[in-house]
Amino acid sequence: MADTCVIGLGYVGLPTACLLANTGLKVLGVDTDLETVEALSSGRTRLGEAGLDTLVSAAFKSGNLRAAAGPEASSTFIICVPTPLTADRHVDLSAVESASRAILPMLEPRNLVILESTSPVGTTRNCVGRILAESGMKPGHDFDLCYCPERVLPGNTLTELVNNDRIVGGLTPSSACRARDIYRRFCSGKIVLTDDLTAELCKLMENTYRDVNIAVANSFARIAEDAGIDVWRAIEYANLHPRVNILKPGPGVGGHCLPVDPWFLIEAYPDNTGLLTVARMVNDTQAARLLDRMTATGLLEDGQKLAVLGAAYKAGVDDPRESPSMTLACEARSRGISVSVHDPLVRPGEYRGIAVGNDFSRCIEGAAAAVVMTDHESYRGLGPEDLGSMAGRLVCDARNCLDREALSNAGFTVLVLGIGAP
Ligand code: SAJ
Repeated sequence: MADTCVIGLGYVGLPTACLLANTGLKVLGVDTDLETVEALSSGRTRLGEAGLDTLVSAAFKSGNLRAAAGPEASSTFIICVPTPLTADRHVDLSAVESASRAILPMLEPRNLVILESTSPVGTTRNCVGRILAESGMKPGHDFDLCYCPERVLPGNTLTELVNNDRIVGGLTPSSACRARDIYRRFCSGKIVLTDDLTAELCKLMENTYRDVNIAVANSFARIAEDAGIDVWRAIEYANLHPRVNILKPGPGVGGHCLPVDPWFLIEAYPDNTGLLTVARMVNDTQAARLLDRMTATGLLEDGQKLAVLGAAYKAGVDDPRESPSMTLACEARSRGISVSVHDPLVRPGEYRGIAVGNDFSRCIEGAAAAVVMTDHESYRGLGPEDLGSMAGRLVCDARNCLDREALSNAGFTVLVLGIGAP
């Protein structure tokens, strides 16, 4: 019997399982993907997070962490599975449901069950709670049930898991206290206790707040482009105001959280989420707008090659899921433009039907135009000497990270997101 079963060994579940195991608890990590379980059992991880490999091997070596395809009897169960959107933007809770069904035959009186997955308001009690109640035991009475969202920034997961403040939402105050004691074992941030519904709304508000604020920055960028102004400079000056903090405009919002989570609110509360829907639309159309600007120069036409620099959704990560780069690449291809996508960190392969490679020279060779979509370290400051083997001379910078002056002086036409022609 384990002390804790962590169900879902992704970028939150795996480090959480390891951190708990390294505090001395007997932890069983559970994942339905057998390759993940096998890889972990032989000490390998497939997540490119700093420090994770060392943490995983320490946890396995200590004998406190094991991995398996299904849960076993345990005093605590922590659910960390994905909650994606379907193609028509409805929440897909099937992984939460199957995790709950896997716990059901193991559930015993006085167990503690925690949901961490980002979920619509009410999921803890109406989905997890309802399934577990099939045991004949009452949630919050015979066993404890909580919602405790993760808040880590991909790329900095371990540091943030340990240092960030946490919200613990219990069906009852005593459920919340028990969950707090679990997180206290490794979390040095503040831990606030509330109910499950408030905690669920908090998580969705955090990510929606960021999405809407990025849409504000993107709207300002559009205005500046039309007005012939440099939005980057305007934002810098506006942010000198003590109560203003405008975020960065960019090619759209990627990752598996910010572009997804607002839809959980929009689906459930359509009458109160007009602003959120418009923000989503602004962020989702940034990539197509960049393409429009490039083709409007007449320097990029169908049949020609566009080099897309950066497939990851943000700098320093290897994750191309929900990336504006892939949206732009698909859109370009549908307009008859051939695309070649490069990324220094993403594993070479096909994403949304488009090949991504690590060979920079091959990507830009013969291209009529290049667009920088991700401000990876290796792209910052790229100048004419780096792009000389392009066939054309159009460069688009969606992150304001290139050596614009050097490129213009060398005869390139440079379009920067958020900067309009004077
Ligand atoms: N972006 C901009 N402008 C900005 C900031 C970000 O265009 O000023 C874009 C990025 O390029 C990227 C996207 O937004 O495409 C998201 O990047 P991010 O770094 O803001 O966030 P994520 O998706 O890597 O992680 C987020 C974080 N949420 C918040 O900052 C509110 C993280 O704390 C959450 O734990 C995580 O989502 C999650 O799992 O929910």
